[in-house]
Amino acid sequence: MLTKLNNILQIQFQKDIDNCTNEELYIALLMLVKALSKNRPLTQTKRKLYYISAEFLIGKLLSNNLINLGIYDEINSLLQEHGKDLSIIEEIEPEPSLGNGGLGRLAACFLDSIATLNLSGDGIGLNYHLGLFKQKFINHLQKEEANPWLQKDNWLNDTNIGFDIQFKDFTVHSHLYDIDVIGYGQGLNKLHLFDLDTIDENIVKEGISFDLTDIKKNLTLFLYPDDSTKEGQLLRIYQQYFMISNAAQLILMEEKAKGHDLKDLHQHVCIQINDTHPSMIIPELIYRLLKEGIHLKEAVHIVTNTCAYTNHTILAEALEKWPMDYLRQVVPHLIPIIEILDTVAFTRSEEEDVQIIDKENRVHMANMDIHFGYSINGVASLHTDILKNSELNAFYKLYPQKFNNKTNGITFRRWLLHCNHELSQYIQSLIGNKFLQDATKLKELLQYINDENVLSTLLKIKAHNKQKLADYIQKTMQISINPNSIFDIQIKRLHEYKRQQMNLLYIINLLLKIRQGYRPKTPITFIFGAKAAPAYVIAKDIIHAILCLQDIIAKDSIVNKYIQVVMIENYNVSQAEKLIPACDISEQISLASKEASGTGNMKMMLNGAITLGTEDGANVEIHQLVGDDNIYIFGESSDNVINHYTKQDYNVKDYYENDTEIENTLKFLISKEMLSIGNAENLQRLYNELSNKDWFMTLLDLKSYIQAKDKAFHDYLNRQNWAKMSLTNIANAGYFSSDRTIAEYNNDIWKLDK
Ligand code: TH1
Repeated sequence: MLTKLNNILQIQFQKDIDNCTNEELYIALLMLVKALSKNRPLTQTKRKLYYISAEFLIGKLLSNNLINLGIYDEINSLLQEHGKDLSIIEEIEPEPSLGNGGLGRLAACFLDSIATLNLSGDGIGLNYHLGLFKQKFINHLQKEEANPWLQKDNWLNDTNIGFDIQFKDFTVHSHLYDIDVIGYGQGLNKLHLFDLDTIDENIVKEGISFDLTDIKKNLTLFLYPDDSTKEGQLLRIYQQYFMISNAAQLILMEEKAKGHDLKDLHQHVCIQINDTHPSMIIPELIYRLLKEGIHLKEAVHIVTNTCAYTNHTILAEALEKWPMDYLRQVVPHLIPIIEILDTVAFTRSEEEDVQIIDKENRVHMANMDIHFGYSINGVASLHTDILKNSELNAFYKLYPQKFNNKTNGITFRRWLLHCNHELSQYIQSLIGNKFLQDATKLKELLQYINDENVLSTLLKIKAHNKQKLADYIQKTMQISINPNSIFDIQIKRLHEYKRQQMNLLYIINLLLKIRQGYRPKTPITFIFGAKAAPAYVIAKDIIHAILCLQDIIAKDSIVNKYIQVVMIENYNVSQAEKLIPACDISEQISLASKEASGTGNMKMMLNGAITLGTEDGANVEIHQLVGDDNIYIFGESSDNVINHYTKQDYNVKDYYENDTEIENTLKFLISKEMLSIGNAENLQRLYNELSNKDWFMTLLDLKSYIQAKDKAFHDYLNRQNWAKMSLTNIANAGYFSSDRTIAEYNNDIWKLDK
């Protein structure tokens, strides 16, 4: 391997390993990985899957590719022998932030598992030039900056493939780039990212604003442009159509190249529609099959038996409904097809809930997917039950056999082997490495539940990871945190339903108690990481309040002995990899019924954190796996929450009007102290929202949250018992391997080797 590496360094930089820079080494390693993956044959199965997604939050790839190629340790020691440090070199790679959060990261974990299970399945998406915005904190406010990630040397392989994509007023010609998806030990697939050569990064002006109407220059410029305006929505439709028309043409091209008859498309191909962003693939494929001379009825039959849809949310605002007028302005040739599909759907049921085109002339993308796809799945058992029994009940009655659950998973290659070397090495020393193929083997750890040696080693590893995180925060943010404090961590997108504001209220409540003389037994560090959508006003107000509170506590010389708040700037995959191994308490506190699954909850469990959560999403399954004693569950059930919404009987005032403690906690948001640091506009708006409306029922669960959290902090003092809880969580995390999830997708939906 040294010879190979030196050869590359010689050719590229006329240097060898001893006198090259880390930057040069990074490029050489990238080229080495690319060369090695060329030696692997592409995975072949009888059928082929195409996973279409507007987001693939792949994160940095160097270390993961080295792990999956089986050469991480070799390269690591080789570099060490020459005085180099792989952990420093991997920092050089820019993070491709081609996703928002869980949905995009899930797609990336899935690609890893699909390749690892040696299933033939490619991803199809867009090559955004700028990833999700870079978050800066200025005057306690979130500011957005452009986030470029494409450098001269990168993971993309240029291809000479491109297609004509026809819009109403003009046609563009696409350009395909591929990234190799290297499975762990075996398997090689592709991530196909489509782009346009005419994109112009110079149209970005201050922050992340740009001319939304200049489609040829902006089409793949940004991930998810702000769609709070009509121009933003039209651009989204342009992006989506560009993505799926390219997908349709690529799929049909590959099928023809294999000599397959397009009438048999559904025998050879399976398309997974990741949320509704790629839903136009259905009318587009029908359109293209008609052009190939296939009759309408047959085309509809073929497409229906090719496409499967995954639902990731029940939040109304996230369920896409495109006005027919907008679609007509962008892709008029799809209109007659959508109208026919709407008519067919109407013959199956006249019920309003299942119509494709509604009374306001909007197309319900999910409804089209369910009528004209053969499978619909939710992403955790509770979520699928809610789809069946309430959200999509009318559809469930119509097509019970199409509904199925696929509880999400995470790739252990990134979320254990890569991000927590010490823990994964230690696990291997205890139970061998079979769990790397079959994650349920982690259960064998349970034999050590009373082994004091093992328990204290687990605590030691956690302490090391906390120290490493403290060093990182010191270096990057110049904030020093106490590595001996409890690390209570909430990292995820900022959304009212995820209830970062409830965590904030807990901290305020604790601050007030400390000022009245209460003394926590162990210091606590409350860590947040979250980006708010640029147009999401209240979410930004919540960030503002957290940052103000962070300051107030830091400056209070009594309180800061006991608690500290740190909000990590620009939370992304790379930072998640540092935070997760250091977590003691994993905050999963969404309003029950609202978080479809969550996947951060699984990552933290796998790394030995204890979950503090509501019975929501995959928390329900975590609870079942570890039992009551190894998790902190609080709050109203999803049934009760859904009932409150149906009856519209939640009145936030009931929860603070006769409770001065809660009232004072809430009022602190607009106290003189907060207003002296923060902005009245933001703080007052947040206070008004929470005290008048509280749409996501923060106060409903606040009391039981305080109780559960206090108990967790108290229990933390019993270090040995805490270590047992931690071990139990790690041992039961095997179920959440994305290898298991993908095996289920394959058995129930894709059937790629049959
Ligand atoms: C997330 C869900 O909120 C989360 O609960 C789930 O674990 C994850 O998907 C993976 O299944 C979603 N992200 C998005 C992003 C957009 C639209 C809908 C969803 S749902 C843009």
